Amino acid sequence: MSFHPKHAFLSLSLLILAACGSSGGSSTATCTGDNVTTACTNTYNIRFDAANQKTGRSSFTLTVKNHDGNGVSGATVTLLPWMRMATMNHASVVDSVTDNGDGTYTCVVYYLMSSSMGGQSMGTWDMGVTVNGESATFTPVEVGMPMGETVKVNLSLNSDQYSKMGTATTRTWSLFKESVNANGVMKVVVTTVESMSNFPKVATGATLTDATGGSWTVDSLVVELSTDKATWLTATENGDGHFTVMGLTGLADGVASNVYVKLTVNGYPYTTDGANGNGANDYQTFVVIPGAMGAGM
Ligand SMILES: [Cu+2]
Repeated sequence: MSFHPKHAFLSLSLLILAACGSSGGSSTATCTGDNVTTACTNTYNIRFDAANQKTGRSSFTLTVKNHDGNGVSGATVTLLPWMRMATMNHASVVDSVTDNGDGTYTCVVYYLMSSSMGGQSMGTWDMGVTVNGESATFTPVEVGMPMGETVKVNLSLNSDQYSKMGTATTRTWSLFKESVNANGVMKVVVTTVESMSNFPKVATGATLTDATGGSWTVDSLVVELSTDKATWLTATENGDGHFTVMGLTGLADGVASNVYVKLTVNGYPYTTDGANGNGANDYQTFVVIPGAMGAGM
């Protein structure tokens, strides 16, 4: 893969050095970075506080200072979670970056997979960060597995394909749990894949690219949830791939429950196996524990 944050960092740094020469900015300032929790760019000192990253929804804080130690608010901050695996590299889903106004930024991402499974390493996660166009990469980022809950389910339809490194491949749509509570409110985020470096959230009206490079529009996107597979509640779309259902029954704090989910795109039910919906394959199952640690806000 040619698209790697380290490459962007190196080339951008060289450009900036070339543009500024040796007299640029803050010659007396110090910045030391280990590229694990701290990193230096030409202008910024960035701290990455990322305890408890897990598959699914995870948040962390970036602290951005100038080399003179003053916090930098109002910066344009972008993220590129990046997993390096034995046979391929891939990005993940970025949800939000919130400027707290004091030089800290609260970031929410959804990791597609954990760093290891059953003691076996699956690869190494990096977190690429740009601040006002200056890049840093934090690595490794340990991404754990959530215990006892399902944080992501996949649905697909074999007629909906994309070009995976040149090969027509059925597109996986991943629905992530954002939050759930015992009052019957559950939020999910709908995401899909456009390429190994692009896992977008999907809202109604989004444009996606098919396996031949043609574009098509998501004219309708329906998410339905149920706790009994009899009553299906249609989620309210909140924009940017976020959906909310209220009124789920039978959920209790600390108790594992099944929440079933259906996804219908442009009128077609998406399924567990990509085949046409047949009543048995057209929903997925989240195991949720309302109120559980790490369940999100
Ligand atoms: Cu991976």
